[in-house]
Amino acid sequence: MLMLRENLMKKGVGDLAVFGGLPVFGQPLYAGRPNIGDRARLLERFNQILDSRWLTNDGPFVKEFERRIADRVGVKHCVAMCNGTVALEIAIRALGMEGEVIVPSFTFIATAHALQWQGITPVFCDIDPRTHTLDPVKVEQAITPRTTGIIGVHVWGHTCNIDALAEIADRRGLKLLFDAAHAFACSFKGRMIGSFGNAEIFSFHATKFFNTLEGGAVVTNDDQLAKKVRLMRNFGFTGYDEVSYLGTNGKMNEISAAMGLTSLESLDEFIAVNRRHYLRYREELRDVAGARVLAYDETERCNYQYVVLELDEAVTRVVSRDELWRVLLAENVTARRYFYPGCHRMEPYRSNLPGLRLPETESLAERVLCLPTGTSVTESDIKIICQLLKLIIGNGGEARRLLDGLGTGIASAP
Ligand code: T4K
Repeated sequence: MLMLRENLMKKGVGDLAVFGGLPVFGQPLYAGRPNIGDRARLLERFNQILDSRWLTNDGPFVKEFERRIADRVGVKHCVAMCNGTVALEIAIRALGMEGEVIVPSFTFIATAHALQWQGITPVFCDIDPRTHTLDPVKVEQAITPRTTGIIGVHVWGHTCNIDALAEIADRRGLKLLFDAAHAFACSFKGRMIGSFGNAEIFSFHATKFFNTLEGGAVVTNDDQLAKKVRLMRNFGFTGYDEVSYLGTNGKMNEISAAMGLTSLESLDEFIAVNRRHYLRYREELRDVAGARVLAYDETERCNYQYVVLELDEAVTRVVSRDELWRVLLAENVTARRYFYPGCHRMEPYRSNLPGLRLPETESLAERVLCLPTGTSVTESDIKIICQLLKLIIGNGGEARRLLDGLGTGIASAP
């Protein structure tokens, strides 16, 4: 339970914890705190699993979970996986991607690593700053004779320009995979994410609004691809002692599937809470010049799981995003700088591609902060977080002077 120390409401910038005041929250308030469904139902399912002694290897809970996900998404096949990264690796391999594959750099490192891990070169492409997703014009420019595919990432659950990417992939004979790690329960033009491109992958990691502890899935309408993915997930076994493919171990276990089935029963409630929180942040920060909460498209289905604060230069030239982040951390607000600094500025890519510049990605990675949301956060927590933001941003000049007084180190990692 988070304890707000009410007597510590900040009256001025000088009261902030980073300058020696007491933190406004007694315990950390996390971006990425898991949502948990009906505990009694979950424990009932755990007991069923323990009683049956069927713990993994395509057990009944995994089968039911796959059916329910496929139904919800409106796709023929769902193959549940141990996590989203392995789902990506298997989908990439099953699609026969090789040589070069075009990906955004503004994504979690797993998207790039899933390629590099298999000896495929991720070709980092810049994004459209309005959507934070791949810019189709730049994708086209990045195609070479070695290109075999494109991986679009529906960042924050904001869908890629799917039509444009599909058109390019079709015309240029490329495979198209979507990393939909953030986009479970979202739609594009009214159709649920999960059935676009050759395949899509989900992550059901604990930090996702819908989780299976660890987990993920490959979803597709392609029968042959689904069959291949299923075999690859289980070492390539086609019979008791028959292996027909190179495979790995990507299986989801029964406990994760039980968590998933239970989470699914609360899915609409999780989304409703996320939406309420998102709207509250937007309302509270509506009049703050130079800071905006990235808008979701209300004509589509959204999961609202990331509340993304985007700062513009009017703010960052006075108090940088990293300074703001440190100020929040000191108050026990663990906002996250996703996806700083961009994959191309992390190893091994930074060393492999020393001259690569992606201006939109680099600029965005310096300007966004993901704020705490989900069922463990209350409306009053959000009000306080917004008061902090308004205090710092609204008194940028004074904050700047005090920050300068602290000397160097404020913007470095905690
Ligand atoms: N593609 C994309 C676009 C992705 O974003 C991801 C994963 C993937 C692919 C790969 O999917 P997986 O293989 O992960 O299924 C987190 C997640 O670990 C990662 O799943 C996620 N994206 C990424 C965006 O965020 P970190 O390094 O930020 O995790 P961590 O441990 O710092 O946790 C974040 C916050 O959540 C912490 O402040 C504390 C809180 N937390 C975390 C856990 C695990 C809790 O309160 N409870 C918990 O159990 O990567």
